[in-house]
Amino acid sequence: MAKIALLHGPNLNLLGTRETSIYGSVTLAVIDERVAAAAGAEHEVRPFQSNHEGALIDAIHDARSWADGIVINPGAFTHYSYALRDAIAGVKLPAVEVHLSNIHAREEFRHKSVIAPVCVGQICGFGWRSYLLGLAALLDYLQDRP
Ligand code: CA2
Repeated sequence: MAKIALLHGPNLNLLGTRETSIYGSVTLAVIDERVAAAAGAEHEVRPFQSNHEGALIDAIHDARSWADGIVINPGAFTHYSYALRDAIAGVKLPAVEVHLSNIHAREEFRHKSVIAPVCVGQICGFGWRSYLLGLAALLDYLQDRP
């Protein structure tokens, strides 16, 4: 049984309503449901979305007390939030960074992630399925750990 914090950054609450050609038409609530379904009864997934950097940092700190790992889509914070990066590094929980879009195929400023270096790995470009791939990768990683 693994406990996973599923964290979503700024503007992801708007998913499915606008910019559907980039991010798809699936809402965040449906993504949360699909991740929970993929985790099954064996694992626990606790989703949290915030548009505020500090709230996400608090959620990462809080995860230290209950979670085995983190799946996070940091949204635009991916590209510049050293505070979020320090929080992930600080709690020492394995984290997987996920993105709906392929950030490396988009504008130059999205190519750089300041979060990826403190994560186990990064998955991007598979739409809402990036979250399922991220969960599977994290669960496998946790299982393989001594
Ligand atoms: O591709 C991703 O998952 C991103 O993390 C999404 C972020 C973007 O800043 C990153 O570069 C890549 C933006 C999320 C905004 O989501 C919206 C959804 C619907 C309408 C408007 C924004």
